[in-house]
Amino acid sequence: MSNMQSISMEQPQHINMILLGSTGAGKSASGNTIIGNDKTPFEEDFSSASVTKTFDLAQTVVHGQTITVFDTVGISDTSKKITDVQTDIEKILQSTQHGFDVFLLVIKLGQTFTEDWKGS
Ligand SMILES: Nc1nc2c(ncn2[C@@H]2O[C@H](COP(=O)(O)OP(=O)(O)OP(=O)(O)O)[C@@H](O)[C@H]2O)c(=O)[nH]1
Ligand SMILES: [Mg+2]
Repeated sequence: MSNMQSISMEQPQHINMILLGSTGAGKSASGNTIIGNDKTPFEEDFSSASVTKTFDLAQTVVHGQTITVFDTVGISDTSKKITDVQTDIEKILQSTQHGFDVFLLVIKLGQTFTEDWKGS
């Protein structure tokens, strides 16, 4: 058996992916692109308050692997305390038995890094 075959046999059948990033960074738009097939399960819009209020999830199947995409509330939502946002994200992380395989940090093109990114 070649190395390629043994790697592909070890691939999980199910991949959990979580999208993280600032409000309006494009998490939901990225999630819709990943789900593909002209589907747009995640609501996307530009707003200083999070469009995605807590979280949403959607699934797609690629080459026999089920990919579940979890879209989250923005980490710089102007209407929410950062500690509440952290709690929301922790709940999502603990909500699956399988855990998460992919953590995707979505950053808007041209966005500068500010003091916020150092955390408190
Ligand atoms: N032109 C362009 N617009 C984008 C892109 N990504 C996101 N947008 C637009 O930017 C706005 C915000 O995108 P969302 O995907 O709703 O952002 P979000 O990170 O989910 O925002 P919240 O749910 O509010 O945290 C929407 O109007 C999108 O259509 C991109 O790559 N190119
Ligand atoms: Mg969103």
